[in-house]
Amino acid sequence: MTTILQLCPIYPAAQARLDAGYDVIAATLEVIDAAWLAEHAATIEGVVTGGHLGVPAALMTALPQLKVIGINGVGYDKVDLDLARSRGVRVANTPDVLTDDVADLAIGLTLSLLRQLPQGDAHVRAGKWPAGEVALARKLTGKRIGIFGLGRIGRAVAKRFSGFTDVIAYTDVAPQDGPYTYYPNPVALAAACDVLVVCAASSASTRKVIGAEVFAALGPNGVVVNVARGAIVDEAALIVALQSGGLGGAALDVFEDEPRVPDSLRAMANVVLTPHIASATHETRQAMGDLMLDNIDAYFAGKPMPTTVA
Ligand code: 8YV
Repeated sequence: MTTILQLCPIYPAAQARLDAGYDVIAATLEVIDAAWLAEHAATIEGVVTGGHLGVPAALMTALPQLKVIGINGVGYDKVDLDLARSRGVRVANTPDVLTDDVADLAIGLTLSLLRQLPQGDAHVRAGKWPAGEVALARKLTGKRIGIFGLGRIGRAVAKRFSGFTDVIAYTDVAPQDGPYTYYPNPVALAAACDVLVVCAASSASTRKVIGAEVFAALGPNGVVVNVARGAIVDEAALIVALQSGGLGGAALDVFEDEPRVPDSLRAMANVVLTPHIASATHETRQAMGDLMLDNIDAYFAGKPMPTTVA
């Protein structure tokens, strides 16, 4: 049987399918050292990984028989596609099946932040309601929405926000056909919106582009929502802007150094924090697992792979 290295959990139904079809070696990146590689590297022909983990370049080059990488996620920023191509390694991701969930979470985070849902929940649970009401929150309907990255997920986010507002703008590499207003860069976009939603893919060109200038343009009543990748936002500058009151708030599902989240962010009242759960529903994780395995199975059956990026 073909040997697959599995770097992260996948949905139980997909796990059963993976286990039935392959010899699976499960390992975390932390345990893979020289001794581990000496024992296992020679047999591994495929890697199953998450979008947040990818496959480090050093690991890819340490697997001489590697032929295919199945990412259980849409993001491929943690896989060096040029290196994969140069080694003849095919790489597949799971686009489309998670778009709705990520867009839904963007709405949920925005509502949680503006309407202070976590604070309301904590107030009731702590038995504080009889003693007094919670502070007034902020309205979402009518706010100006800016979307950084109008790809599949950005468009799904825009569609959902169109139920709340008529003012939706975006920044992307070029203007696109459609009803939304284009701004050529994130600072111009931030100056024209109240809620900036980060939806772009992470790459060298988007690294830390949502930084101090963007936060200043958003201002004390503006907020940032990130459902893309932590690397796109300058987290240190974000903390400074939030602490100084220069930026009104942030709702974040992703962070620079996951799963570590800075203490200063965790201590702030004007942030909502979730642990990278944008695609984490039963329905979507099942669909992602199925699609990821459809790609791996297709590769080893010599058939066209459904969703490749390299
Ligand atoms: C998950 C993601 O972190 O799709 C992505 O790129 O980051 C997420 O869906 C992950 O890939 C789940 O394994």
